[in-house]
Amino acid sequence: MSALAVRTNTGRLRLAIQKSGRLSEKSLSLLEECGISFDLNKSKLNAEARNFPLDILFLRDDDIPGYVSNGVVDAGIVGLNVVMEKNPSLPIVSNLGFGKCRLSIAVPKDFEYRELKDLEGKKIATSYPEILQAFLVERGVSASIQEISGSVEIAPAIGLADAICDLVSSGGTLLANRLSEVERVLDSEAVLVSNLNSGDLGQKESEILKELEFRITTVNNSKSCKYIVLNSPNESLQTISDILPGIKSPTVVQLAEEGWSAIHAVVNEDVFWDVLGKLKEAGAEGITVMPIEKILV
Ligand code: PRT
Ligand code: ZN
Repeated sequence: MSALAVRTNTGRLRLAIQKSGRLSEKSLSLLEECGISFDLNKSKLNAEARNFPLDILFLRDDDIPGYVSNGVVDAGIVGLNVVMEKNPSLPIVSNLGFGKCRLSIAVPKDFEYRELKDLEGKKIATSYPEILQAFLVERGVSASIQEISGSVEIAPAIGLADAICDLVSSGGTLLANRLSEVERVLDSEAVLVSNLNSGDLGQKESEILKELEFRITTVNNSKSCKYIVLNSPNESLQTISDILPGIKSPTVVQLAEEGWSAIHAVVNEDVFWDVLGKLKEAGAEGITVMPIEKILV
């Protein structure tokens, strides 16, 4: 009997992740950062977490939405692009912040592209026919979709299509194939999905999923924040405190040197460089920035 054939309620959450590919390592690292440890067996078909009620199944990414949807597994980590193509109604539990890319339409450099209507009646090669079809229908453009499973970027050069719709991250592949990105169809990243609405998920599994979601949110929030310590003249404390968007309010500690205090705060990395300039202007000194292991909110 196949390891995937029967779904039994074991009081453990069954989570599918990509067996080998761009999301595999980061999916495993995320679980480890959540404090979940496991031994990878040689066949790498599955793994049991030692200190958390979780069983991991390693699958091809294309199969994950289907297995989650029909209840063979309780949850999965997969690209949003795959979910939207295979099973768009599957509930997204959380965005995971890695595997970021976009699904875009690109045309050869010599194609005089002004707007989507320019693709009317043209042939577009893609591995994402469902997403592309929905995008074209919504915008009232009728084009012929040529589904191909790989090397989509070479389709225009070999005369198979006039344009392509494919995943882009750095843009290097498009550049190397003399293609220009002209329409962004979908922004994607790895997501945690679960068939929450099916009723398949038992009470125990739902609780484990909630705990996993909580740990993932905690890990990701911590990653985007830095702990900052700086010295401030007492007369600038209010100005500097106003600049620092701390969790509640910054901690202020009196220094031994008369007229000076140390301020401790947590700052979101996105705004960090903006804030740094403003802090210096306001008279802050000895600014020290440290990574944060975990923030519990
Ligand atoms: O074997 P299996 O079916 O499981 O894996 P796969 O080969 O189908 O998928 P894989 O491992 O290539 O990608 C898994 C997921 O990673 C995708 O579904 C996306 O969610 C995500 N991802 C992020 C990407 C990229 N970035 C990406 N750049 N997937 C593919 N690419 C490819 C793209 O198709 C193109 O060929 O990289 C090329 C473009 O990259 P740039 O950097 O040159 O723009
Ligand atoms: Zn795949």
